[in-house]
Amino acid sequence: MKTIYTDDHRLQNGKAELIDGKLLPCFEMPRRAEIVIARVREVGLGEVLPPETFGRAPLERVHKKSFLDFLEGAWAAWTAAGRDWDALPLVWQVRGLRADREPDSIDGKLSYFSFDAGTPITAGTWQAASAAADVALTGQKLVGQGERAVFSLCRPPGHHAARDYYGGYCFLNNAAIAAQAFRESGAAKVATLDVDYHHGNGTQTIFYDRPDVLFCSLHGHPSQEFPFFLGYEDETGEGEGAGFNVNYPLHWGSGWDTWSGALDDACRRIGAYGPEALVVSLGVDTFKDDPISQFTLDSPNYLEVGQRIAALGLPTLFVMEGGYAVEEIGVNAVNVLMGFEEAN
Ligand code: FKS
Ligand code: ZN
Repeated sequence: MKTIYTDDHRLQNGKAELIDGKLLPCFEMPRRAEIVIARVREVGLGEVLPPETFGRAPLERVHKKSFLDFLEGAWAAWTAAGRDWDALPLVWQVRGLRADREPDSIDGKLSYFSFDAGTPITAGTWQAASAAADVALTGQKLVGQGERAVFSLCRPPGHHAARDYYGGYCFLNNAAIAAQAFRESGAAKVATLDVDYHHGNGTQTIFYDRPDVLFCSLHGHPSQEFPFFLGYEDETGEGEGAGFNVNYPLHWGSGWDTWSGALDDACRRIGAYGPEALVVSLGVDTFKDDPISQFTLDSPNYLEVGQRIAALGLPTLFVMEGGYAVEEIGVNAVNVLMGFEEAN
């Protein structure tokens, strides 16, 4: 299996996130991708290729133009305001507050276009995030050209980013951008399978009213876990998209038996849908020693995850998402890919 990777991810290197009531060093750090690419090379998974550059057009198919303009210019506006630290938002437009006015000031815009205070914008954020989207798009192109599967080693991750907001360490929704690109290159139906520990609220909302992209997600129950306000079982899609959104919220402490049961059901749904391509949001923060998560999967389980995904027999793009047990993230993520290859 080929891997798409660029060092540009290092340009996203935030100082701190708000967690446990403190500003702590970012869990989402460059070392995560360094460990994964080292493991890809160590096991000889396959060729490692740099991304092509696709520009803004494929991003605009998924994200709102004003949001992309904001992301692209946020750091310049922040430094122009005299700030000398990461850019973080301060306040959010909750119930009853107005969503129809985009503020002019950078503080207002950061708040308007974000949904948490865990996602610092830095000098290199736009460059890193757009490179990650290119990593996803390059993988999509290769799968479209006939590769059975490709690993897009995206960083920063993407599945929490929606049409017009960022957060949860995500700026551009790499998986959604790739799924949309599959649609535009001729696939009539595309499935997305999100196995990250956290609900992929961004991917869900982007495709929520569409029947042409199925979204299935296994994740920490929103009554307990970030992002809290989406990911329940009764979210099944709306309008023409009714029936094409499938959530498996699982409670803290869930282990392989519970989790793999949900995976089997998701795979059954994907098989019944009959897509021409599959995009996997691959997070390995379901791991037992993950510092911010509460499931108990162990490293060998990830081999079996890959095997079960391979059994669908679909052209598959793996897109890297979360995983914060940094020393183990390489083994765990690449185990999924090796399990997939072995089952092939
Ligand atoms: C824990 C608070 C956690 C933010 C969690 C973000 C998770 C990001 C992710 C992604 F794949 F996007 F990277 N705050 N008590 O793992 O879903
Ligand atoms: Zn996650």
